[in-house]
Amino acid sequence: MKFINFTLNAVVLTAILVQTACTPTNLTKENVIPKPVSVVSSGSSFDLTDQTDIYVQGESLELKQIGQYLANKLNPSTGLSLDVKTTVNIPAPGNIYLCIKGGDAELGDEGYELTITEKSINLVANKPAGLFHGIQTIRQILPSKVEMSTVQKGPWKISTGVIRDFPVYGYRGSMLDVGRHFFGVEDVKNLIDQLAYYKMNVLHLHLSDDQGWRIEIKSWPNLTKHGGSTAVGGGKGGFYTQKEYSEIVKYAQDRYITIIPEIDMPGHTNAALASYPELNCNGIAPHLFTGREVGFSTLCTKKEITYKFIDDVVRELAELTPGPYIHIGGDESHVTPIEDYIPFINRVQEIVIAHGKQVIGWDEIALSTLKPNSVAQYWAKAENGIKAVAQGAKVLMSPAKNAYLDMKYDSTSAFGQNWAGYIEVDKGYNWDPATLVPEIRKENIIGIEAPLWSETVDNRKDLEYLIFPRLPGYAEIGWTPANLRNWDNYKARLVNHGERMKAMNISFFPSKMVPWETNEVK
Ligand code: IFG
Repeated sequence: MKFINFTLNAVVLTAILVQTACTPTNLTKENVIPKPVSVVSSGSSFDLTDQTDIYVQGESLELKQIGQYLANKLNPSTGLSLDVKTTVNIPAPGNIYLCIKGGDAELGDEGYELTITEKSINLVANKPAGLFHGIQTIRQILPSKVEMSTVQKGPWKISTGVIRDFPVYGYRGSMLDVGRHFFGVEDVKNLIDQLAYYKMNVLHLHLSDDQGWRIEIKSWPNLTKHGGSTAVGGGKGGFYTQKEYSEIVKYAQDRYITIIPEIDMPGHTNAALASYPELNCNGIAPHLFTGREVGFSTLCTKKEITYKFIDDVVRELAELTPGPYIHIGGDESHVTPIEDYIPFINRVQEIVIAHGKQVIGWDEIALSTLKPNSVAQYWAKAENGIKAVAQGAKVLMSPAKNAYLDMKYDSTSAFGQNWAGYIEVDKGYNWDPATLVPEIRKENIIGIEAPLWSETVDNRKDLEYLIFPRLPGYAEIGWTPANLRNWDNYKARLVNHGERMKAMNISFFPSKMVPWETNEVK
């Protein structure tokens, strides 16, 4: 009898141990990136089961879409076939409930409050964008295997507690240069989903450069027909039809991401100049350019047709772009005399505003007279950012030395450049936009953007190698208060995201700065 008793106890004890071991019960130990503002654990866990459904409050199509986005992310790996249902009451226990409740000023438009008990998961926000950010957190507090695309073994348990969360900056983004090398709609959609996972809300598309014009402009068809036909290295170029561009805009919008289109001018314009001789001061169109040099081209700032051209381009682009900004570039105009550059940028700002949009430009535009809502994107010269502040303009922080995703990680990196230095994962994380340049203070900054220039990459795998694992760090810099951020804490969370990136088929640089091997698979 004694023996059987002992065995029974051992079995029960083991069951409890196993259950406890794989049952997450400490919400503060989860690996959410960006780090939430506040996490309180209540020490138990919620079970996602085949009885669980996602309830949204009321009949709103937008909330149903958000619920469906979550279901589409959870169902393939859990096999639980979560349905999305609407309700006007609190759902029965065992379900996920998404609800818009105004009046929580601290959460703003993008924040959320996630309350998890043993009986339910309640996600509340002032606006749908907040719910959308909250469902990324739900994904990240489930085991990493939830991101797999095939059914994985459960159980699917979530630690109980309350997460209150909201961003520091309203502009948290990345940029993809599709001018040097073209990336098709599917590659851009893939990047948009990755930005969404880390609560980023802007994708800046660098649509034109010396090597390529990548957006159809109906009134100037040769821009893509000729100017879109090649790329760095002379390979196949490409471009987005206006229909495809609108598809990208919608896909981004459904993920609470704003597309900001850039037409770089007056420099970085060889593709346009090669397409229309009349845009050149000498009336002669240059050859298409497939090299990597910069600063050798300029629109003819003296000719009226240049401003007709810009007006047509901005008009068509503004009609296709629901977001508030048009980016006018303005960088490296080394062959545009400054006395021509300044009035040119002044006039282009007028054109953009006439089409109902606000201007963003690289920091050199601060040499002109910035319109009240124009934004200078600091990339190289702090003094230009300071000039923008002096004019009362806002600054978007993209310091090349800290945030250029096309910089190599180190001397062994397979792709990328190193003119702004190497950016290992820790260097990309360890800086604060609000103190980097003392004269550019937090109140002058609209946010952060990590640009990816594509001179050295022409396919998704290589793109991801440069973007990851640095992007989550920029997302955290844009979202999480600086006093809550530190490299050791972030590094430990990033380890777990190695599993998540693998599960999402993201190819990332296995930086030696991150102890990937310490990940305990939950
Ligand atoms: N500077 C150029 C980009 C690109 C980049 C590569 C800006 C604003 C170097 N301009 O960055 O076109 O060539 O790192």
